[in-house]
Amino acid sequence: EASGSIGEEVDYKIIGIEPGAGIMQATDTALKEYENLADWEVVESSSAAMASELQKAYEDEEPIIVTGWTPHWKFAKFDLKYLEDPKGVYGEAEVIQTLVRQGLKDEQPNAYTVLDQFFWTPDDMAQVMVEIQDGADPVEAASAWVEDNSDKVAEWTSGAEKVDGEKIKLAYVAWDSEIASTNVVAKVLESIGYEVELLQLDAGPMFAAIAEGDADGMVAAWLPGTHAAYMEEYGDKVEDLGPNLEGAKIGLVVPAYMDVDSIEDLK
Ligand code: PBE
Repeated sequence: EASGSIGEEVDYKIIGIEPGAGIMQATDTALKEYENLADWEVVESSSAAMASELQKAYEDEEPIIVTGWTPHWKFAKFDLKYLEDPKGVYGEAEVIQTLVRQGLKDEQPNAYTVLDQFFWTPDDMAQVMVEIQDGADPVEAASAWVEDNSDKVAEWTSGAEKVDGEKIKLAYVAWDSEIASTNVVAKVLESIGYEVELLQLDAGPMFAAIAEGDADGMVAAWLPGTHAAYMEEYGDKVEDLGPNLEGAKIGLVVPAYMDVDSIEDLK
């Protein structure tokens, strides 16, 4: 067991995800704002690689610090905690919003209706995420959830008429939360007759695709903080359909067995 500081134990590294994610921008800010993090670095990685490093460390009860967010299956699988953020770099509670391209309402009113009415809870999303993490194919997991939750699905499709194979394109990033939500929305659109194409992109290109009309919609805008910079750039070229989930959060996350509670105490 190492007896050094937490910094020494983790080699002054925070395990990050894809560059372009809002949480990576926030973590760059944290390294500047917290003097005790001046000599730390955030390691670029991917959401999947971050989660598997976390799992490995957790199984060995080793120290690790990751960029983390809720909803995410990791909180169902491991006993974790957010580090307190007294400077408020990671913001308060977030919502996830649905954005569509301008013109969708007139051209694809039924898809628009579904996207506008799509709203679920962190718990709903977690069910799909945990299934996928346990090995289910995302399409299958989404399909099972849609079958088991016909009451919610009926609310989302209320007022939408069936269509005959019209095409619709949804953009998303391969974050576990968005793999779950995007596949569920795709299933629901398919259930009223759409032919849905999923377009996997990085965060910036996802916003650009909606702004430029290269994709019809997305359910992956974390606001007001995480994707503030992207909204500043693209917000007036998209139509914002409001929250599809409330109670999201981002921050630095560690296993509960680590003896640290605040970002300020990382030394
Ligand atoms: N996330 C998951 C994203 C938004 C969804 C928190 C990794 C981000 O940081 O941009």
